[in-house]
Amino acid sequence: MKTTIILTVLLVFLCKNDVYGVPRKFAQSEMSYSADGRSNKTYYLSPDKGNFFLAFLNCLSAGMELATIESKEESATVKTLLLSTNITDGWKNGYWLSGTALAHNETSEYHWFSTGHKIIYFDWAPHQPDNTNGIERCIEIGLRNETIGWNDQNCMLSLGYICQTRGPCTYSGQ
Ligand SMILES: [Ca+2]
Repeated sequence: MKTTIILTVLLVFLCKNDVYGVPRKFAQSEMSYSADGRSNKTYYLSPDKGNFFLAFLNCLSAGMELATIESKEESATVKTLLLSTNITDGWKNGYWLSGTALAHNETSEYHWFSTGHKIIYFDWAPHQPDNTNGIERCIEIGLRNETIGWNDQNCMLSLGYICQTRGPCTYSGQ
């Protein structure tokens, strides 16, 4: 009995102190955000930058996931969020989404890395995707020539990123 109590207390202590990993420490309150009522998602702009993989890890570590945009309505929500932050023109000022063609390099078939779903809704900017130099395999969203849209970008480039939370009853559209 005594041993059981000690073990229980120890487990509670361990779980509360995240000894199994070090979570990314950013408070959601320091991130601009916008809720999409239809899909029950909330999008958060990160306060820092990183390559596609760091963005993926940081969102996951913070209890969220790197963003997906699966409809025209979600795209409008994210665009409103970006415009509220006075986003600067230029692809190097963009934000990572979780879309990538890395798994299907030959066919350039895009999937959302956060969900595994094949992408069926796209919101490419004019003249994109262009896979410049054959190394642009990840999707960013950014402002270019006064239009917000998607661009295929070098996954190793350091960009801002957008995390999302999902409601408990999310319909993915698949
Ligand atoms: Ca491109």
